[in-house]
This record gives sequence, structure tokens and C-alpha cells, in this order.
Amino acid sequence: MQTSVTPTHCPYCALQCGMNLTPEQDGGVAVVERPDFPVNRGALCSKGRTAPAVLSSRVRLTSPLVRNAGVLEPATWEEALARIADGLTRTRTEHGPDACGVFGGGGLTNEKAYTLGKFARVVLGTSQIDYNGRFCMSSAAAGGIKAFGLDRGLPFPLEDIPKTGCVILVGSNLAETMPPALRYFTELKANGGKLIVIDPRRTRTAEQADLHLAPRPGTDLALALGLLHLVVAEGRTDEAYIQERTSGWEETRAAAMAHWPELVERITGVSVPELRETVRLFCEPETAMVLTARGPEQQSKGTDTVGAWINLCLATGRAGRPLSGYGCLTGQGNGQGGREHGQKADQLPGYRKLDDPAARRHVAEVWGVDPDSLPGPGRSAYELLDALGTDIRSLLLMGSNPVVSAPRAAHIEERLKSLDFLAVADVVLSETAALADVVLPVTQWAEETGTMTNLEGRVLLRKQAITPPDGVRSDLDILHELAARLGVEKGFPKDPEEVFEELRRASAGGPADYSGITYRRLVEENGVFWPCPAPGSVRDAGSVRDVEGSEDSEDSALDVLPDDPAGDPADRATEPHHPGTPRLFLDRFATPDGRARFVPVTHRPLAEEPDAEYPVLLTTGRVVAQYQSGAQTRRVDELNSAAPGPFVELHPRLAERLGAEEGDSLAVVSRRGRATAPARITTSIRPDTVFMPFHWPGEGRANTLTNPALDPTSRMPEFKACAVRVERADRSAGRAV
Ligand SMILES: Nc1nc2c(c(=O)[nH]1)N[C@H]1C(S)=C(S)[C@@H](COP(=O)(O)OP(=O)(O)OC[C@H]3O[C@@H](n4cnc5c(=O)[nH]c(N)nc54)[C@H](O)[C@@H]3O)O[C@H]1N2
Ligand SMILES: Nc1nc2c(c(=O)[nH]1)N[C@H]1C(S)=C(S)[C@@H](COP(=O)(O)OP(=O)(O)OC[C@H]3O[C@@H](n4cnc5c(=O)[nH]c(N)nc54)[C@H](O)[C@@H]3O)O[C@H]1N2
Ligand code: SF4
Ligand SMILES: [Mo]
Repeated sequence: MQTSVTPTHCPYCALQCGMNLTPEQDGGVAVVERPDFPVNRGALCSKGRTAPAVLSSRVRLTSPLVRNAGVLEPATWEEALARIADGLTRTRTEHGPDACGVFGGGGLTNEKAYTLGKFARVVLGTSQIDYNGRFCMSSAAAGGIKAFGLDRGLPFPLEDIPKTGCVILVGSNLAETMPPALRYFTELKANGGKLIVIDPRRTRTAEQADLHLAPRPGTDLALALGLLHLVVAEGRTDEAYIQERTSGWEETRAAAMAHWPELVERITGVSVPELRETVRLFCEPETAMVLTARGPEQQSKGTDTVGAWINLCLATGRAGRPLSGYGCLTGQGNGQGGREHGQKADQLPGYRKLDDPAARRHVAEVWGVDPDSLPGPGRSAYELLDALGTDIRSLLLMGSNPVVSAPRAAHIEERLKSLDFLAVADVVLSETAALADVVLPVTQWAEETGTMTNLEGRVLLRKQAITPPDGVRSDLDILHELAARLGVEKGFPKDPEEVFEELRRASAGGPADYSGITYRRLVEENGVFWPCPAPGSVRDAGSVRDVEGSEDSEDSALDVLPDDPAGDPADRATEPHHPGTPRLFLDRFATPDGRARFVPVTHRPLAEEPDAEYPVLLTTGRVVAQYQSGAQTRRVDELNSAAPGPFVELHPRLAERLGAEEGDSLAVVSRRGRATAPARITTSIRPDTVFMPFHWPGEGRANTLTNPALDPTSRMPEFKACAVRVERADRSAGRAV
């Protein structure tokens, strides 16, 4: 046991709040405030504060489990690993490498995500790998790459927010999903800046806003086009900026002109005066930002919707300038890093593309394999899960609980059950792990070391603070052992720093270049923003030199770095010294010509519009005290008493039509299935919409209902809107609506 205070980071969301851990008598840890980390300055939400509860052995797995005669039973590591190697080998022999699937998670450290991607391509030789980040911010990533040539959630640090003139927050309930970040917006208002929140519900976040717009779910694209129409009509475009820094304006302008405010009012339910007021608040100050989260992104047109909001920023000169820009609030702990280093179906480390021959050569050289041996791009997350039991016969899953979190979850549950072989590595027996043939218990955040990249693109070191309990192993250890059993003895180290050193080389020259980052720097500098190239590393087009401008700017940046007084001089000479890149695009965008690209988009309806049979819209999301599928937070008493179970939020007018009262059990029925949960009646939601959080399995599982219609570019499912019917669960009283 270590005796001192360990500075580290929360195991949950993308804010990656800093916290100190101190050892307790019983071998556990206590969370203590860590004021020196700038993102949260000591503040934590209830989840972060109670995170050590999941470390305690009462709620976690401490032995591998294997299925014998249908029942999961404790087993030795030797037996469990041998069964997995056997299951995967058999599938590969009988059906070919692409019949082995791998599913990862945005909560995994960079080192794990990197190793998992390498394991799939090098050890299994499969193209079939993707991860839950596809369900998270993939539309924003696709939109960012289209317009700016690069995807980093926020192109500026959170500390810039209070200094801008106006922020439009589109479909983010950060008062519940990232509570310590609310401070940046209250400071914005205290400085005289304006906050506009766009959400079909009057959330705790919307309550803070100067202006709250409550559009019908799934209409953000039309809303953004309507605002752009008014910007043009009122002569508020920044013509000099459009000329100098963008391309493609004419086509976008024409599309916006077709979206008259009155038409947009009809589509969205947001009135013309509200649209005008939004444009006034956004355009009057010198600087302004648009930030999107899952509301507008988790739609079957999420990529175009993000494009429409970026277009608004570009037309008004509010991107790639100080204190102005478009950003996406990434969600999972390592939602950012997890999408950069190769667990995504189309990707190689450093945010390189798997179908780019130069990228394949570079990474293959680092991995010591033939570039031609690397498989091509595979299926996206939902498509991969949907192919289980047919094209994909065996699955290795790490860091996700799709039985609760995937769209059309009852179908995905069936797919998982139809596999020849399923192995799950988790800290608890999640609903997905409970279906597995082999379950491997893994170490948790405070018991292991690794890097995370937060929503600002700030790479952080999460440090081991305590010794893990007997019986658990790290994900890296597991991949090392499995690789060896599948015939690859080298290249899968258990030590995270060794993996990071390789990741640095693999990412060097790519868009997400980590080659200048070391564990030591992460400790000394409290995190480093990517891109951070090592001096002398060769860069691909679209990477840091393109992003940052001339070579001179990098050299001058090197000059201003302070010497490390404590460091060994010999070390210092070899230490990479790029300062990192807190702010992107200030000189040029990461496109070949350095200009941001307007994205031509037009409104289209939901994949499933309400009709006579399913007349109401269901939207889904989160509550403050539960995290994601709830696998971790449902095992913490304090969080469970704060948020004990699912509910259906509905407007009093809808409740009245149903004859339902507060707490009555309601059935919500969609074309995919039926879920039941108590009514929570509130005027804070639109009368045509009901809301369910998705944190629970069983009867109240929101994802029994959701529509897996996918965005054509990002392959994001339409979590945020599907057509449902609502009825009293007992059916004896009231009517269906
Ligand atoms: N407590 C808690 N915090 C979390 C998480 C958690 O599970 N629990 N998860 C983390 C992760 S991975 C993520 S991705 C983030 C997500 O963070 P957020 O995006 O803030 O979370 P959501 O609740 O999914 O969605 C935000 C809002 O979108 C609104 N919305 C629904 N439909 C629409 C629409 O069509 N348009 C618009 N404009 N808004 C709409 C919802 O009413 C909701 O208030 O949170 C992170 N933080
Ligand atoms: N209806 C609806 N559905 C949604 C959403 C929505 O808004 N509405 N949001 C979507 C979004 S944004 C997301 S991000 C997904 C998330 O949904 P999931 O992918 O299910 O996310 P988690 O519940 O965080 O699952 C992580 C699992 O990995 C385990 N775990 C944690 N850390 C580690 C680790 O280091 N190693 C290993 N091996 N396991 C670990 C946890 O115990 C847990 O079982 O849900 C999506 N689903
Ligand atoms: S806001 Fe996110 S990172 Fe911060 S304590 Fe809460 S869950 Fe953890
Ligand atoms: Mo997410």
C-alpha cells in the first residue's frame, strides 16, 4: 500500500476531474479535493465523490468465471484464458478471421484502446472491431473532419468559455452530465456573456440560460438553417472572413435561403421571434461559440446537423479565432483518446485512416508486420452487434455493456446469445457479462496507471493509488496473455508506460500526434494538449504543421518552454519539448488548403416520424446520479438512493389525456418493444415528447424502444427520437396516446 496522497482523475466522464486519493486503514482509498487541477479546481459530482465504492470487493468480480453446463462458475485464470484462446481459434479456423469480433469502449485508457486495436488487427487478423464511442460523439467527429479536416472535441480549453460573448449550447444537459463544468457558464454570465440552451426539455442546464429554445426532437438541423437564413437576411455574415478562411459558401447560402423562418417555426416549434433573438444574441458580441452534445448528434442526421451548426459559425466568422469556435462536448472518460488510437472500425493510431496506404505502412512498421497483413475497415458498432451469431461467431468485449446501452437492445441481447463464444472483461457482472462464456475480472482506475484524453484534448495521467485485490488482472495483462496463447509472443506489453512509448511512435506524424508527450511531462505539466509532436517527427498532410501553420511557429514555441530545473541534464537534452496545442485552427484549418469547408446540408425528417399508431416522440438521456448502462453506479448505495430507477417524464397535458397521475406505471411502446416505468409529470417537457433515462436494464430499459436507424456517415443510431405510444401499464384505466 502506498502511504502518500496520489493525484489522479475520476473514472467516469470526459471532464476527467482531478482528485486526490488517500489510503484508508482497510486498504481502500478516500477521495480528497485536488484544487490544483484547472478543469474542475477541486469540484466533483456525486459520482466522482463516491467512485471508491466500486473498488470495494463486495460489488466487484475477483475471480474469472467460465460457463459450465449453462452456469457461470469461478475458474482459474489459466482455464479462463485457455477457453478464450480456444474459442477464438476455433472460430478463426472454421469461419475465417473476420468471424472474430472485438468491441471496445471509450472509458478504456489510451494504452488499452491502442492495444485492443492492435490485438484485433495483428493477433486475430480481423477487420471486425468497433466500440461504444460510435454511439457517443461519432457524428460530431464526422462533422468536424468534414468542415475543419480534424476532429478534436473542443478546439480550445474550457477556460476560454467565460471570456466569450455568447454560447449556444445545443442538446447538452451539462448541469447533470458534467456538473463541475457549469461553473464556466455561470462565469460567462457573470462576465456579461449570454447563454442560449437548445433542448426539448427545460433541464437544470436550460434553467441557467438567458434564452431557452425547446424544439421538437430531431429538428436541430432545420433550426440551425433557419438561424443561418436570418443571419444572411439581416446582413450579419462576416464576408471578409468567409473570403479569407472558408470555401463552399455559395451552395450553403442557397440552402439556408430555402429555410424561411416561418417554415423553420413549423418544423421545430421554435417561434420566429425566438429565432431572431437567438441571432441577435449570437451575432452582437465580438466573439461567440456553439457547443453541441448528444441531443443534436444522436440522430440519423447527426453529421449533417453538426455541419449546419458549424456553417452558422463559419458564416459569422466564429471559428479558428480566439474565444470563438465550434466544439463538441465529448462524453466518456476517454471518449476523445478512445477515438484516436485504433479501436474504431476504420482507424489506425494517431487518428490515421486504415484505408490510407501511407498510414498502413507507418503503423505496420511500428508493429513490425507487413502492411498488407493489416485488414481493411470493418463494420460500425450497431452493424457489428447486429451481425453477431451470423457473420461474426465469437466476440471479445472490453469496456461496454450493450445489453443496456445499444439501440433496439432486446434484439442485440438475442444476437449476443446466439454467438458461438462470448468473452467479456469487466469489473462487475454487467448484464452483458452475465451472457458470456468467460468473464474476466479486471483492475479499476485507482489500481492501475494509464493515460486519458479529456474533452478538451488534454492528455492526462491517471495514476495507480492502491494495490488491486487478489484475483484481478489489468486489461493489458489479459491482452498480453491472449496474444501469447494465440501465437504472438512479442508486442503486447503489460506495462502501460511501455505501451505509451509505442503509441507515441505509432501516432507520430498523424493528426492526433502524441509523440512529444511522456508520462513525466503529464505529471509535471498537469496534462498536455495534442497535437504534441516530438521535434523532428515527420508529419502527414493535415497533421500538426498544417494545423499550426509555419514551421517557425513550432520552433518559437519550443524556445518559450521553461527548462526543467529538477530534471537530469542528459534527460533534458532528449526530452521532447513541443508545448502541446491548447487552441487549434488559429492560423489555418487542417484541410489541404487551410480553409474551413462549408457543408451543404438540408433538413430531412426523422427516420421514424409519429403516426396514428405511435403518436408521441420518445427521447432519451441521462440523470446526474447514474452513469451510462449503470453497471458501476447502480452498485453505489448513495447514487441508487438518489436515482433508484427508470421513469417516464411527460407533460401534464399528455398525462391528463392518459388519465395518469404521478408515479403511475406507464407502458411506452415502440415498433421494437415495450418498456414500463413510473410517470414523472412535469411542465418542463414538450407535450408531444416523453423522456426516459437509459441507465437501467429490465422492464424499464429505454433501449428496448429506441430506433437503430443509422446516420449514413457516422453510423450513429437515432437514440434521441423515435415514435412511441404511451399507455397506462395496467390498461384498466385511461387511454393510450
Ligand atoms: N450523470 C451522467 N453524466 C454523464 C454520463 C452519464 O451517463 N451520466 N455520460 C457521459 C457521456 S458518455 C456522455 S456522451 C455525456 C452526454 O451528455 P449530454 O449530451 O448532456 O446528455 P444527454 O442527457 O444524453 O442529452 C442531453 C440533452 O439532449 C436533450 N435532447 C434530446 N433530444 C434532443 C434533440 O433532438 N435536440 C436537442 N437539441 N436536444 C435534445 C435531452 O433532453 C438532454 O437534456 O454525458 C457524460 N456524463
Ligand atoms: N437510449 C440511449 N442509449 C444510449 C445513449 C443515450 O443517450 N440514449 N448514449 C450512448 C452513449 S453516448 C454511450 S457513451 C453509451 C455507453 O454505454 P456503455 O458502452 O454500455 O457504457 P458503460 O455503461 O460505461 O459500460 C462500460 C462497461 O465497462 C466496464 N468498465 C469500466 N471500466 C473498464 C475498464 O477499464 N476495463 C474493462 N474491461 N471494463 C471496464 C463497466 O463496468 C461497464 O460494464 O451508451 C449509449 N446508449
Ligand atoms: S463531472 Fe465527470 S469527471 Fe467530474 S466527478 Fe463527475 S463524473 Fe467524474
Ligand atoms: Mo457517450
